[in-house]
Amino acid sequence: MKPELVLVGPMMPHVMAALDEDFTVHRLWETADPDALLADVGERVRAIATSGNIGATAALMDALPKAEIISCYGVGVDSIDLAHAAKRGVIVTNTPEVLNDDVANMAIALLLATSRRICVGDRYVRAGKWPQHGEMPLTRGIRGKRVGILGLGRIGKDIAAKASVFGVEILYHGRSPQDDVPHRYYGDLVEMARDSDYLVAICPGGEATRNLVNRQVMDALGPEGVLINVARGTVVDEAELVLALQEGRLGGAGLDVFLEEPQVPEPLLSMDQVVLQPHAASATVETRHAMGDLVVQNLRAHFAGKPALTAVQ
Ligand code: NAP
Ligand code: 8YV
Repeated sequence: MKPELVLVGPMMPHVMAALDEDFTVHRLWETADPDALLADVGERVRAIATSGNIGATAALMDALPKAEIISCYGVGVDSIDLAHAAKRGVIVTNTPEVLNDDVANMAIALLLATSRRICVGDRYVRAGKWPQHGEMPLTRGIRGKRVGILGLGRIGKDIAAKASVFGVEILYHGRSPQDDVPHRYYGDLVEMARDSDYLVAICPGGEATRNLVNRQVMDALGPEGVLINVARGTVVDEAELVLALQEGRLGGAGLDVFLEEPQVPEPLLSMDQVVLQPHAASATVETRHAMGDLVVQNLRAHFAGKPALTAVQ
C-alpha cells in the first residue's frame, strides 16, 4: 500500500504526478474544510509536502501524529516550526544548492538594475520622454565599489563570485569568520554597512535574524548606499526601510522579499530608487523543476529506508 501524504499547496504538474505515483496524496488546499480532511486522514498520514511560503505549523504536525517527514520546496525553512518537528521526531528536508545560481543571478540583476536605473530607463522610453526631454540623468557604475554580503553561505558565495566579475570588492558578515574565503570579515554588521556601497542580505529568516538590517545599519549604508534583499522580509525592518528611503538616508533598494507577502508597502511602489520583484529569485523553469525533483527524491529516499538527501534536521 502506498504511504499517505498531505500536500499543503499546489506544486508543478510533474511534481504532483511523481507524488501521485508513490503516495496517496491528500490535497489540503483543494478541500473546503481542511480541518475535516485532517481529522479524517490524520492518523494514517506519514508525510507532508509543503513550500517555503506556506511552511508547516505545530498544529498541522499535531493533526498528523504519524508524520515522519516534511519535505519542503525551498531552501529557507523559517516557516516550518523546526523546534516542534524536532520534538515530534519529524525529519525536515529542503532544496539547497539547486537554486544557488538563479537566486544569485537575481541578486546581481537587482544590484545592476538599481545602480543603472534599468527600470527607470525602461519607463522613460515607454513614456516617450526620450524624444521630449533627451538623455536621462546619469546613473552609477559598480566597478571599484564594495559589496557587503550578509550571509556568506551557499548562495552568498555564489553572489560573491558573480559580483567579483564586475570588479567590486566583497565584504561579508555572519556569526563567525570563515577560514577558507578570501573576503574581509566583519563581526559587526553596522561597521560592514558603513564600509559598503551595496549591502546584499542572503541569510536565513526567522527570529534569529529578525530586523537585523535596522535603522542603524541603513544609516551606516547611507544616502548613496543600496540595500538588496533576497533573503526574507523579516531580515529588514521594513517600516524603517520605507522611512530611510523617503528621507533620503538610504540611496536605493532592490527587493525580492517582503514582510507580508504578497503585500508590498504602498510608498515603495512610486519610488524610482527602488526595484521590486514578487519573491521570484528562484522562479525559473529550470530551478523550480530541480527544486520539485528534490522534494520528491527526499520523500522517495525516506520511504525506501534510506537517509533523506537534504535533511535540515
Ligand atoms: P546557507 O548556506 O545556510 O547560508 C546562510 C548564511 O547566513 C551563512 O553564511 C550564515 O553564516 C549566515 N547566517 C545565519 N544566521 C545568521 C545570523 N543570525 N546572523 C548573521 N548571519 C547569519 O543558506 P543559503 O542556501 O545560502 O540560503 C540563505 C537564505 O536565502 C535562505 O535561508 C532563504 O531565506 C533565502 N533564500 C531566498 C530566496 C528567494 O527566493 N528570495 C531563494 C533562496 C533562498 P554564519 O553561520 O557564519 O552565521
Ligand atoms: C521559493 C525561497 O520561492 O528557497 C527559498 O527559500 O524563498 C524560494 O526559492 C520558496 O521557498 C517557494 O515557496
